[in-house]
Amino acid sequence: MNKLIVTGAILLQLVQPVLAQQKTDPQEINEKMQWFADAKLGIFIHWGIYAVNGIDESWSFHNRKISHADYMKQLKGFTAKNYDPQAWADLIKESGARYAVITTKHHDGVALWDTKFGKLDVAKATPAKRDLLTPFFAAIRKNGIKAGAYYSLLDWTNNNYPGFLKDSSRYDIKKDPARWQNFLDFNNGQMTEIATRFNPDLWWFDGDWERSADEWKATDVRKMLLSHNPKTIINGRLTGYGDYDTPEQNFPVVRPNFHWWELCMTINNNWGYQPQDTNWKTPYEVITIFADAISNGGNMLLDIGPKEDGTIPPQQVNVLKELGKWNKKHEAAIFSTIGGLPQGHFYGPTTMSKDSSAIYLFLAGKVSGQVMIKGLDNKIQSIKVVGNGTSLTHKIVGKISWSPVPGLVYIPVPENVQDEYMTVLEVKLDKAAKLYRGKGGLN
Ligand code: H79
Repeated sequence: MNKLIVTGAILLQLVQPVLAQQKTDPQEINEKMQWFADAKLGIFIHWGIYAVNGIDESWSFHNRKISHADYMKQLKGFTAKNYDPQAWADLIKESGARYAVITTKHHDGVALWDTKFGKLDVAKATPAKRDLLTPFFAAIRKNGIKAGAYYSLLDWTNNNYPGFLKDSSRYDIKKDPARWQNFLDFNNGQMTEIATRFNPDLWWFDGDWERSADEWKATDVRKMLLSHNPKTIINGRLTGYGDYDTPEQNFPVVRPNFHWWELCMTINNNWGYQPQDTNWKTPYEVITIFADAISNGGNMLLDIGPKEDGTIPPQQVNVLKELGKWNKKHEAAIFSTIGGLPQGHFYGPTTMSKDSSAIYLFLAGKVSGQVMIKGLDNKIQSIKVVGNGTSLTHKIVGKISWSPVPGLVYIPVPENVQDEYMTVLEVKLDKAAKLYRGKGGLN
């Protein structure tokens, strides 16, 4: 084989899982991660008492924008009175998402279920007066969607947790290890409740950065969660003892070199409901960001922030519905695909079928004229507009008979086949993609 030609299968092998502490058998972990790799889109839900005033979740008191006492007064205003978990699950289904992750407890320590550990939960301390998670997990699963639990390891309200306000500490855990152990027992108790009652398909930890893996006893936490459900997936924020990486609000430019990753992102500028924040991402922006994530082999976890009463603001509903329309039309190019061509072959996002014999080209904006693929050393069997079925022609340009360098593939895209957001083309190849990655000429 010419060393400058690589096949799709080889490209895949070059991607290394890098979450360093992973000791699981690679075959086993691949099987466990399969649904996540195929899922592509998740919906993140930040729901908590911070929606009452519409202020930053937990950070507002931590950063001294509001006193802790005033922050906690929001407990009295959290009603969940129009909460319709089935409507939430139906909207999430309509968005095309294959998984959903809900805040069971944020850094403020307010649990969304009736925990036996401590007094701070929505059943005991708010007018909502009930466990809000059981009906959520049930509705999500009824709709065939995987259900994940966000859980903040740190808890700035708990008196046995050292951190509280910015630049302050309650105590030094080295001087009082028993008090720290007390906190760990509390966390373990809550996590065991979540594991037993909701059996999450995925654990989304947050707030690990304040303590080390040793202090969190991260290996024990991992072991404990897997003993409840060996198939549960854990995000990387268990101080590295998770299964996948989680860039937050920051878009990778080069393809991340970890095997599984997920971009979590707000729908405006904030995680929770904040009425003054009207900086909504448009459906076009969300769709193009999503295409970019899956092109680079990742998922997107798109956040929504319901109001305290459980209603989802109409702008959020609109984005999820528009995204859902586009997902439905382009399903074949998105779900159960793998990351696409390495950069340089096509100026735009791409994905591939698992055997890499089909390449999907995502065309941002309105295209007028031709798009082009470089370095593709295959015969093209057909080109179709996804979700529309129109066949397109192509022309090979600049192929030199004696050279191993493939010609350029030019594809004219008529205006009348174009999607309102992002048109997708399916390029079917004779066999697995073979890519020329050289510098031109013979070397
Ligand atoms: O729940 C949402 C946010 O509230 C929470 N994660 C999402 C999903 C979150 N927000 N910020 N962060 C997590 C990370 C915060 C990082 C920082 Fe820092 C805190 C930057 C500066 C202070 C950690 C500590 C990094 C440097 C110091």
